[in-house]
Amino acid sequence: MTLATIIRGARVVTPAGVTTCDIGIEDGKITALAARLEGAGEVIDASGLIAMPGGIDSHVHISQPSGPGIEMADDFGSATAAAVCGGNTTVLPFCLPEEGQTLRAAVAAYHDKARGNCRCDVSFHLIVKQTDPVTLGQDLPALINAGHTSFKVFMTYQGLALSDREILDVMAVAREQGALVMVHAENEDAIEFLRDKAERDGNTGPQFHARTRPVPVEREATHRAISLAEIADVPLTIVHVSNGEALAEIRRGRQRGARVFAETCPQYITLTADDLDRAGFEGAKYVCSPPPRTTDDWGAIWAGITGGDFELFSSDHCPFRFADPAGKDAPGARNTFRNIPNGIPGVETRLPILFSEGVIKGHISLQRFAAITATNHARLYGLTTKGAIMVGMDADIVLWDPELKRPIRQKDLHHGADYTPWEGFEITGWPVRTILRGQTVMQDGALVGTPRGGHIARGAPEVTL
Ligand code: DUC
Ligand code: ZN
Ligand code: ZN
Repeated sequence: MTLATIIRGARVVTPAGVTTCDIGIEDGKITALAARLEGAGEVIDASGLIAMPGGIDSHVHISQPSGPGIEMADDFGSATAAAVCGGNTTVLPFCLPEEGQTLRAAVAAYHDKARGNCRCDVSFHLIVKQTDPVTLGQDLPALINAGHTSFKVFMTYQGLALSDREILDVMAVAREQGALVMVHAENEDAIEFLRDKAERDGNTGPQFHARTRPVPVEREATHRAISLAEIADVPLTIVHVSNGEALAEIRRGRQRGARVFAETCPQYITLTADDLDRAGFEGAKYVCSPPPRTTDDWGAIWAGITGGDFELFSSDHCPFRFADPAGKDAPGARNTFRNIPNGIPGVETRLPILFSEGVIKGHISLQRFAAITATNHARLYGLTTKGAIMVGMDADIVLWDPELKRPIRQKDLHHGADYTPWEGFEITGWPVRTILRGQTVMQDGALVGTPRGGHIARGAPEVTL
């Protein structure tokens, strides 16, 4: 048998263990794993490198409508360029309808924006912000049937937040159609109460973004979201968990038998609320929701990563330019934190940060790294051909050099933002080659070839991880 490609001699991270072997690739699929393979058009020497399943970032925002005059820093071209340079082969962005647009029309427009521009594969989650009979009775079932098998609901943000009753109605559709609900758990009324008070007191700088979204805001909403899911009898994912108290609610829910999955992100193990307090307007670079917390919370989140509470480690890539009135420096943003667009860039730095802080520093194994950065994302969100180095799967493989040391620098990144929150952060271990369905798309930090990513219709979520 002649193979298209052999990856020779890497330490290969598979669900069954870590082993040094060759990987055979044919027609974009992994066709063989063996001590020695021969006879290929291309042989990639990977001795000294680690072969990981291509990263799946199941929480990114790309070209998402962000309010009048505000523009996200990435389109599908730049976001997926950044993704593959950071060791990802699939990203799952959220599809948010514009004002007055139906969910179906929003998805069609999103497909148009992505088509032909993606350097990795993509698959869209939906954001459900209205619960009228057409959305819940027609659009959502049709879109789930077409492979959009997960959707996010918000408990915060005016115009996005759903009431408890509305969340239950959305959950009922998820139950009926076998889809998975993701929840942004922060209590909008509590935030509004605190925000009004802060503004009345003249506390309007970026640091008050964090102070008006304190831990109880997230803890209460996390408890309520899990309770609503228990009432509706559905599994759910709590996304971007930032602190130990919210995580404790998730643990308690699980002890009661609730099927709750948990996601955290690099910002909750590396940034703190003090970053929002940096001089001048610099703090705006760190404004995201939930906000970064304290170093004690880093400890609690790490305990969840090492102890198995978190299934998912995602970026929540939500990029805005800093020196730009269409970004962080939006009209009125210097007068009150309320007007600073929420979100930070991170799709290119998620995996190096976790590899360096987690694997190299000895907190997690290579297998746990693969599970929370790829395998669990594929299973939970129904990407049946992705997320693991196994015969029959897509040949989405990333080669890592565990000894390569280099700090994160904005000048080396490929996203559309004009800054990174991790400027100067020291990293040991970088992805040096990203292979998408058998073709190299990044080598030594440089993009290779033209965009060849596509949209993946997903199957049913696997909710028994
Ligand atoms: N929630 C997200 O998931 N991303 C960015 C902003 C937000 O509130
Ligand atoms: Zn969110
Ligand atoms: Zn997000």
